[in-house]
Amino acid sequence: MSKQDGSGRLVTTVPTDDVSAPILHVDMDAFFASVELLDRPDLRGLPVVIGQRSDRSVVTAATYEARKFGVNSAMPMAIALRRCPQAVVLEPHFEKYRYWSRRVMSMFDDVTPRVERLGIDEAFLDVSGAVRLMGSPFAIGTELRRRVHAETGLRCSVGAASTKFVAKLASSVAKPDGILVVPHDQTVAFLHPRPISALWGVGGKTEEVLGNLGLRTVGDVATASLDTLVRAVGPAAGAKLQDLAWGRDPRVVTTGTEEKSVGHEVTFSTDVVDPEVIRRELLRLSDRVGSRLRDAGLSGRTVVLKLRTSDFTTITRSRTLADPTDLGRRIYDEVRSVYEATGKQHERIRLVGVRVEQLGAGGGGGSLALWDDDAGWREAESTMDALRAKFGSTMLTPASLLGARRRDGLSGPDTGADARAPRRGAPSGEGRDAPGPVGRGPRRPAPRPDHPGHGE
Ligand code: TTP
Ligand code: MG
Ligand code: MG
Repeated sequence: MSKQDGSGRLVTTVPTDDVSAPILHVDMDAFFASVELLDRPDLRGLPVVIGQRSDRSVVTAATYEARKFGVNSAMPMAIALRRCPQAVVLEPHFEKYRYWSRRVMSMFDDVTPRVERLGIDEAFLDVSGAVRLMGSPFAIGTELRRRVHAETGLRCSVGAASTKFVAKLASSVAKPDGILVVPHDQTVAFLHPRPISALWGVGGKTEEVLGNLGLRTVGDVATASLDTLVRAVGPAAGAKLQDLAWGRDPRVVTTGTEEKSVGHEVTFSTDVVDPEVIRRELLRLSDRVGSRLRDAGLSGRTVVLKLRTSDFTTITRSRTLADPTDLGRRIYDEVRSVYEATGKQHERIRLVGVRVEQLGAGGGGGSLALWDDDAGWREAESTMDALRAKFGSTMLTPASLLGARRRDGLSGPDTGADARAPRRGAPSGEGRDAPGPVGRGPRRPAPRPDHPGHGE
């Protein structure tokens, strides 16, 4: 993807009546940071970073002024402060972000009922039915941007295209504070000069594999022989990649009112202060959630960590993946990084939970999955599923848990069912959870049976 500092910015400035680009992708600019600046107007124009000022924490969000120094979300705070020592670091306030998210999402709902929320700060809108009353996609996007700013003080960027993939790419190119319309007949010209990382789902290793074949741009992928792509990345992914490179993306905007979640959580019989124990529990819970997802043929896009400290304060933190997953390993990678970002490694923890939301068809080949970088893990975890089915769930555990079980005295299969509860309207804020059962047992922390997440 681009550098995300606005350096390759491209926007539509001349009004266009084009109606061949009715799918809008709207994404708030530097969302968490911009919300913080609503209360700190004195910091406008300065490099501001959201996160904890600790060596182990990561950057949650950064203003565009900070990004010019090479600071980005998910970067270790230590590196960010090395690159930009003058950055102002502000602590996050998730309740505020949820509040402003609801405010802007309700403005999206005023445009069309066809809104697909993608995370806390972005959504797809299919405005094809709104065009007659409200004007072209350009006019609708421009008015929406004006209204969001007038009523919240926050800025957003809009991409308009004939497919979701191109609309999302267009909004990222229009950032910050812009709108870019890519009419259907200009899709290929827009896509082909871009680096292959612009293809949804291509990053890291995949980029390297394709790069080694001399493929640098989306156009290179479009014109490569399908055989070459298939040899490099497998048949399903090869064909998908080439489709995307030609702007072919059959996914429609879905309203997702039937959202559900799958989760597991555990209450320790004695509070845990060792972050290594927490990490191992997160791995175990992630593994369980992945296994449940695969059993149900589902995969999910948002990974949620829940922590409850000894004083019964409960926090939930989520992260949205580019592509849905049903793999314990992938869930763990995210949840672990979210955990590191909480800065709560030295607090007394009584409960941890892992949940996956925004569920859709699973198997990594679901309608949303464009790419499977995880073929190796998938194979390993599917093998574990089969063996578990045959021998029971106590038989198989990720290797890094085995030593832990011996050391901590953790044992026994999970008895809890997974949580599948409607997501909307359920409380998810800090400190809102009812206290769970407490037990004073062995000196070593032993998990109680998992509880369902009860839709929070
Ligand atoms: P993004 O929309 O990816 O980023 P952004 O809004 O900060 O910046 P922009 O869209 O202009 O590029 O994410 C929305 C918010 O989600 C972001 O402000 C902070 C949060 N977030 C995380 O907590 N962890 C992450 O890894 C990312 C990427 C974002
Ligand atoms: Mg954003
Ligand atoms: Mg976003």
